[in-house]
Amino acid sequence: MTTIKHKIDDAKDLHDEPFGDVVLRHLIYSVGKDKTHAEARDWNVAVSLAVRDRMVEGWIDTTRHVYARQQKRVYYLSMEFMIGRMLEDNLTNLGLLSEAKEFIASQGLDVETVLHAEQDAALGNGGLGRLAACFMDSMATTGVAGMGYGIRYQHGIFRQTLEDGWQMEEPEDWLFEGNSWEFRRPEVVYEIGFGGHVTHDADGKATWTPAESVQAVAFDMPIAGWEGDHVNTLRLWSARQSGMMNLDTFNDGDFMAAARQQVLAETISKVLYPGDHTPQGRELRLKQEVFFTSASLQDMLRRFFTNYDNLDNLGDHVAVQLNDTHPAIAVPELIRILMDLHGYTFERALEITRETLHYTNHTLLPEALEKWPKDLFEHILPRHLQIINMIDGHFYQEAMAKGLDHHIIAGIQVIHPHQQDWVRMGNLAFIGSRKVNGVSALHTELMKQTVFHDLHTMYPDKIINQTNGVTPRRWLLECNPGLAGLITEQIGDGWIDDLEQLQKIAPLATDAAFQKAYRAVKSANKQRLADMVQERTGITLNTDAIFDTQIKRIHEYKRQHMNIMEAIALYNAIKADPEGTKRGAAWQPRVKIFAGKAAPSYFFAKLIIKLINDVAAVVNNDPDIGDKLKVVFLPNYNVSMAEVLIPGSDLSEQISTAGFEASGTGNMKFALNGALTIGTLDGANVEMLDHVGEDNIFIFGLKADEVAERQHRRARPSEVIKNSPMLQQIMSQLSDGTFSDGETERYRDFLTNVGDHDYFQVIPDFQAYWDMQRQLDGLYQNAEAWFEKAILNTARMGWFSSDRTIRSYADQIWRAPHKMSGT
Ligand code: 7GP
Repeated sequence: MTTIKHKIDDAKDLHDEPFGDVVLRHLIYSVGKDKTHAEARDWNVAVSLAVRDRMVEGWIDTTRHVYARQQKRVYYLSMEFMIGRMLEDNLTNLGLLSEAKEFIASQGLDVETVLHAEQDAALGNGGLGRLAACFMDSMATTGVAGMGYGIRYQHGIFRQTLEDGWQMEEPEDWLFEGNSWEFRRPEVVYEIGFGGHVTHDADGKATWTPAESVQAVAFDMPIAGWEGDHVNTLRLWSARQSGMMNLDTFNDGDFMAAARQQVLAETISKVLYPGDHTPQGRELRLKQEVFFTSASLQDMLRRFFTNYDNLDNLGDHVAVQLNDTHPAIAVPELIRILMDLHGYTFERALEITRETLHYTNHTLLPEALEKWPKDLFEHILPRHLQIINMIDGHFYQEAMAKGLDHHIIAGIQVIHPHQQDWVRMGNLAFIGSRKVNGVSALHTELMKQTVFHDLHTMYPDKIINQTNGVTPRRWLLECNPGLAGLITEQIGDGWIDDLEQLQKIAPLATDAAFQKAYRAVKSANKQRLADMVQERTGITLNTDAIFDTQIKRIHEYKRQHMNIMEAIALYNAIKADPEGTKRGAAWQPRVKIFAGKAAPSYFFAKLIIKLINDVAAVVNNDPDIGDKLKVVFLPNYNVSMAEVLIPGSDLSEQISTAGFEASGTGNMKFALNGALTIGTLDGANVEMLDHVGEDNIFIFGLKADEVAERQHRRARPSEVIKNSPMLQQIMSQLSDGTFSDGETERYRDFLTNVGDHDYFQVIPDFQAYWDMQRQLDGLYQNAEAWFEKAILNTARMGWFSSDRTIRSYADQIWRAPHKMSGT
């Protein structure tokens, strides 16, 4: 790899200074400590600042280039960025990792300790936020002039602890020790208004006078792509009081009143909402959305006007991607700016908006489609509500012209004309965007058939699929250096930014020497995982067991409860036949690993966590079971933990109720790292099956249409239970206190949920799931067959690189150049 040398005149000597010297200089002059007193965190900061220096060169260079070429810009608006740690990522992309490691070691320090003395930036809930982080990496790698916009939450996703097996939430405080990567931009400040009233002058021109306003201040983080030559920006907004604190009030002794305004303003960027797939019917959440969307639009237009003098062709130069409906207020906000501040007619403003904005949908769950009470909306955003009414009026005409029935039109307008209580953000985002995309082939198809059926009929060319992907830098090169090294030895390092090259290792799947090396890597990764489990839970794992892992937010549709029920069934089977003599084969040892957070208000998800821990307590302490089965729940799942769990797992659980997981991205990370998948035909599993081949992925269960059909006719699970002794035993154990210290009430809600209505089809899928698990037990005992499949998974997952996804967005949605588009 070559390190790029940039031509920043005033910084020309930077590369001539050895990296270690730069670190030492930062330790002394930036951190203010000498070597003898520096702690791991101080070293981490010094190393980070040294890498940051190097990144700044590429950053300034990229900015100059984009300006000079007037390259089309892409703005990715996302309420969430689930970044994780940044140091190793930046060292890797800048080609400085080995140099840094050597230097840290030369100072007599433990390399891991220093590199990991950084809190995860966890400004997100789950998949949606992590996708945004992968996209930032891939936009920089593929040379898209992309900028991320989000909120600089002071507190990211809560820290999860367990108390007696129940989830507890504690505030997280990632900024307490400072953030080495950010640049505060006090000169980049925008006013964001709320409330107030609107007046119209004689010509009909509107003037909105907000009742209150807060300021959005920019904080920038450089995002370097692979090899560090292209560096984009992630700009996060922090809220502060508009105008200074009122000193008169303060001097009069009313300290609290003076401070109150400040606190209220700052509350907007104080904390991430921890809901996942749930609507947040809270005023503050709406304000957060408006806050970051409006600041981002103001900022991009300010930049636009440094090159152009009117907004007529905005969509030729700028593409905005709305990450779910959270920034959907961009639709009326952009129209407002165009009309009220730049004098465009409504029709023209809508056209320009529809040339510029694009919307990604991440879930079909109806309860997760955002809607706001109209009264609240009117109270906070009176002008935006007027504009939404104009959009609805215009839309009505459009729909009538296309021959739609007015009942149907009512159902898809932003505000239903006869049930005026809600402002429906999904409809708003759809109507105001040029393209609307789903995140896997199946999900996109279901969008057309279900939630957006009527809108799709009206605009048949709007919906487009963009299957998700993951960045191979973080999710192979960094998290699995053993496997990355092995691959590079065989095929060179071209795969790092051209992941389809992994196909070149396919012929080695049956090569004895390669298999041996691949297995050795997996064993070492399993040991690293086992060490982490030991350290965090005190549970000792047998690394010969199948490491069977399910990590993701806890949700009924993801069916962690089906997995733990299978663990109970396995426990019962082992108890009944400890040596496996009756079944005629010894038991294949297995470790069931779970991690994930539940939304604080989602009782059933919290009950699932409790059940996992209750089952663990019984199973792990039963002498009849020993090493044959262990159940582990690792608290406080985050990106850094995933980086250990994914390379160290043999089996990946992707068992959502078919039709409910929009895509999944964990599924891709596991398969890339050579874990086999047990899963349903859901989300991107469907496309993984196409790529890895049906012999190399373990698909079971109902298909999406079968699920929909059962749900439609409210099929009950009782028949299935009646015919299954295995399920009956589990159900009676959950009611007789076997796993709840004799307490018979604890799982009553669970039993009603699963035993009575079973909306997520755990019961009808259970037998097929169990059978597939036993088939995998058998396969694992044939190491050659297992690892042939594992290697083929790695070899065939290249298409799931987020570089491919981003190029596809750039070509098909943004119409924006990238390194391979030849522009
Ligand atoms: C997730 C989807 O559940 C997951 O299937 C997908 O891979 C991921 O987005 C990225 O597209 N959705 C969320 O995380 C989420 O919060 C609600 O969706 C808006």
